[in-house]
Amino acid sequence: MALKIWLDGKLVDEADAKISVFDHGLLYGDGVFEGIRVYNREIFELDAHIKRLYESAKSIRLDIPMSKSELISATKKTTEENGVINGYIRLVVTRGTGTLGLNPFVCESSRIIIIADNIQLYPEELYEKGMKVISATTVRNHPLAIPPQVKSLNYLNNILAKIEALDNNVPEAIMYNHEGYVAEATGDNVFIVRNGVIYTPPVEAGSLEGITRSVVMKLARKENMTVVEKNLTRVDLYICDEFFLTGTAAEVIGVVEIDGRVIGDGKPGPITKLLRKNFFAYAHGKEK
Ligand code: PXG
Repeated sequence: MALKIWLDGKLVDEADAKISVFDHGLLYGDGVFEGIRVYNREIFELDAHIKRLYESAKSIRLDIPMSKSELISATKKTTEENGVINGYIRLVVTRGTGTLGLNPFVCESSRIIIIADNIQLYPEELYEKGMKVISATTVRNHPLAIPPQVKSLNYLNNILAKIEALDNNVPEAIMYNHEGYVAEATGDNVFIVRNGVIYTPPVEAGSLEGITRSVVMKLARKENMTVVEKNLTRVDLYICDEFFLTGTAAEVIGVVEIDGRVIGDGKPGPITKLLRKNFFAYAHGKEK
């Protein structure tokens, strides 16, 4: 069924959802976005996603010509109009239509796009068996370049790492920062478990402040587990007992091999499985 897309203040048919070739989002990757899940018609952590979107926009001096509550209403309306029960929302704000030139201030008005659709999930088998990953040679963006904290439309850094993963026949790559510490995966945050303690890189290591990451940290602490934000090296990943990734698309997924080193007994570990189960319950409103 054709979708209704929110574009420039109203819902239009998918076939009519067209933007100018002079949009700076296209020409320069000049814009920000969010990917949000819908579970049982409920938009998951919508307030947190909206907050991050406005913060990303502020940091690149992009004005969002709508209040947060107006954007929340538009997101809900788009989701409902498309009858999305379990799915995925892509919220995009571009700098808008400009000219052939970097100057963002010639763009008339920023452009808001909301797409509510089904989601492409990893196969269930990958969750049961766990995934293999590699270390990317592509270094995560330096914080003085485009800071990884900003969820910008410029994903080339991550795409180059994703290509490395796919060239090696694995679905994900781990990215390291310019100092050699673990930053994140191409679209997910990294967690490991060692001697019963959960570790994740701090945001300043070059990761996005993932919303799934925050929820999982909260759920782990509810189970009386210790969660430590700490710089991790490649060796920390090689010798850990458990390894998992978190993100809007993947939720919680176990990693069982990195660069040919098997993690634990080669299957997703007990803490990974418990947190995946608790995340599912939380997302489906069975646990608050
Ligand atoms: N790091 C990066 C670079 C991301 O892009 C995450 C971590 C996890 O953050 P959240 O807030 O989602 O827990 C992301 C999120 C996609 C897709 O279509 C990617 C993301 C989210 C949704 C969909 O590949 N990335």
